[in-house]
Amino acid sequence: MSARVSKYRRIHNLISLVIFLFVILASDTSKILYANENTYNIGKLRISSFYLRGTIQSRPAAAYMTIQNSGQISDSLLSASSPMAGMIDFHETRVESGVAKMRQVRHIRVKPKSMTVLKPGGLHLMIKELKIPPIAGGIFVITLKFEHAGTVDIKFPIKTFSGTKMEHTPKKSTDHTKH
Ligand SMILES: [Cu+2]
Repeated sequence: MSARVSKYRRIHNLISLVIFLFVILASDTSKILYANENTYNIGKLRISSFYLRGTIQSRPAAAYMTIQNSGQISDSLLSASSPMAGMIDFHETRVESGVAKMRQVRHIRVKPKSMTVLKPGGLHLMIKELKIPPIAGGIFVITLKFEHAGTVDIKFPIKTFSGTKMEHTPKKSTDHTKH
């Protein structure tokens, strides 16, 4: 009797697996935006290695990512915005006569069949007018708008800024004694 039950259960599990696989394979992932822990796919673009580097108090923060374009045409990141910041610019760090300088760029281009890497010392998103200081271990949501691929909300994990401790200390009443 119990052998019969387990046989039924096995068949049931097998059918469930087949249905599950069918659903996975049948869904057209090329058009659906989906995300897992490491990547976001939107149109012909794949975004990976994304993170936001925290900063000191209210100083601007920087965000980085890798954008891969598997399409036949060039795409461009036109704008970025976040409910957590007043403004997000595109910057490029360049070393000029031994000094690292940042300059603003209008768009971030991703050529066909290639990838654009935003990384420390190069291209980055400069996040200004932070409404909340980014706390390491948290999430920072940024909406990216691409010329062709469209719009995508990315949850950037927040990392610490090279050893700078960012502690969430509650406001003390002594803060109000000075005016
Ligand atoms: Cu910058």
